[in-house]
Amino acid sequence: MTDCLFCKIVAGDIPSKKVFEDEDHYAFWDIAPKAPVHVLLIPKQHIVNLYQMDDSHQPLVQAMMSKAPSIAKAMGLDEGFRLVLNTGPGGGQEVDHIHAHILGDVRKATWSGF
Ligand code: DGP
Repeated sequence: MTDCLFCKIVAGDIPSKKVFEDEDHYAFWDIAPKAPVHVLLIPKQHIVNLYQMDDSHQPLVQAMMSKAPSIAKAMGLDEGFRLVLNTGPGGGQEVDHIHAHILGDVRKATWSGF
């Protein structure tokens, strides 16, 4: 989608600090980390959020969930991590391209809003 910030990041039109990429997914540092590790994991395909998924999106979203632990491990989060999907304005979603926040070492987080 041409007007989407995260689609532009996937396309390389906006720079990002990549931590993971495969055929279907991309993960990069959040621009304003709320914890010592704060990475966003997204499908490359534009899906708005959990409310606006259809059946064809389910494999990509499920795969996103299953890739999160290995990305967290690769970031050194051996003790665990927090996974957050803000959905819609009432859920605090600001970027309308589905993304999972992977947060690590949350005991040192700067924001407790999650
Ligand atoms: P949410 O509120 O769940 O929609 O989270 C969107 C996140 O996206 C927020 O934590 C900040 C991050 N973000 C916004 N713009 C950019 C950007 O241009 N680059 C990166 N890396 N992250 C961004």
